[in-house]
Amino acid sequence: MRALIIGVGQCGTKIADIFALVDFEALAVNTSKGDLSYLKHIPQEHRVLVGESITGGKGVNANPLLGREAMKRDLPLVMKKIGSIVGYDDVDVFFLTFGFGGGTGAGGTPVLAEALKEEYPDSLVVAIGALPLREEGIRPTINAAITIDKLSKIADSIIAIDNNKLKESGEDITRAYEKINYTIVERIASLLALVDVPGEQTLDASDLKFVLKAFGSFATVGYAKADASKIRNLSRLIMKSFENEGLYLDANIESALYGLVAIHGPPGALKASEIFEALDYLTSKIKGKQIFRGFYPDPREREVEVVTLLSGIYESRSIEEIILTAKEYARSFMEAKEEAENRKNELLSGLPDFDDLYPPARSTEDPAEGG
Ligand SMILES: Nc1nc2c(ncn2[C@@H]2O[C@H](COP(=O)(O)OP(=O)(O)OP(=O)(O)O)[C@@H](O)[C@H]2O)c(=O)[nH]1
Ligand SMILES: [Mg+2]
Repeated sequence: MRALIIGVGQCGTKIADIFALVDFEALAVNTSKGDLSYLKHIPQEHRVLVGESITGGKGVNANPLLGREAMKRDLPLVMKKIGSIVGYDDVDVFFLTFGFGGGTGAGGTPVLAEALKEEYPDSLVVAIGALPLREEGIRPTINAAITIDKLSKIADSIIAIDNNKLKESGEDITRAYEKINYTIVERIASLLALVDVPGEQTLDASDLKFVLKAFGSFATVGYAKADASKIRNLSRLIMKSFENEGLYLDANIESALYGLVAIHGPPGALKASEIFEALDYLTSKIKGKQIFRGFYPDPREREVEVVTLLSGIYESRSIEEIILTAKEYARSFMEAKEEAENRKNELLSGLPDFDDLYPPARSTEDPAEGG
């Protein structure tokens, strides 16, 4: 299973940088030279500055039109760099990480996603994007809504992380961002690490690709961990991995089409009856009724770890709130604009032209007349 992580914009490159820390192949793309230079783990030659001719390397200040233009102009550069990293081996999944609310990530990611789909038709393109905080105001919400719409027509799945969920922890925002970024990487990395591990009841790349190839719908990754000696019923721990607070997205999991559950821990703790109890319950609960599972008994392990991926999700309160707010704003903005336009036209109508009020000017171009 080969995954290539591509971060776009500041949020996206920060997340990609953590993936690089845990040894994933990662690329950083940004319009801001400064933000690219702050990365710690992605090698210099895997950092690409785009749109320098329009932004001077200073970012696009949350303007997704500029972000899109920047990516379009330097797309050949970005694709060439990706080609050099990919080489002759196939990539199973391109994970694109970004913030939905800014300009570079929101504007540029759909452009890149489309180019990847065209160039690598057998690889999946999965977007991993952070949804803006309500407090950030209307612009990030609009950027997010329009980008969701675009990506839903291009990407195979959209793993959305709701930043609003973090605030509930009461930490300051920088710490909270850092925490969520690490959490995202931890979950995706645990999942990818378990795919392709040899064994009988394990998951392989084709299972993961099947689950993620979900028509541009939403996906979310849950997680639960506990000391094996303290687990009274494993079924409860598995269910916990699906609970809302674990997923950073307000979603109706019953609307999911597919699920994938990976359970890793000491052999004695992985009781089949308890695992199947949870998986049966889950299968009956989700709409698509398809759950893939992998068991990873590991004698060296003392903890039981459960990673769950749910995909094909079409109902999410986090997403709905953003779309409805953006639509409502766009409607009232257009109304206000039309009203202002009408008022302006009304006010200005009935004005004469200069010719009605001034005597015709003598032409200065005809020297004969002046003479
Ligand atoms: N989870 C998470 N979200 C972040 C982080 N940094 C920014 N965001 C969110 O991402 C959005 C801003 O995106 P950025 O990545 O800063 O913007 P950008 O893509 O670099 O675009 P410009 O700065 O406009 O050029 C906001 O809605 C933030 O809430 C981060 O480290 N983690
Ligand atoms: Mg930026």
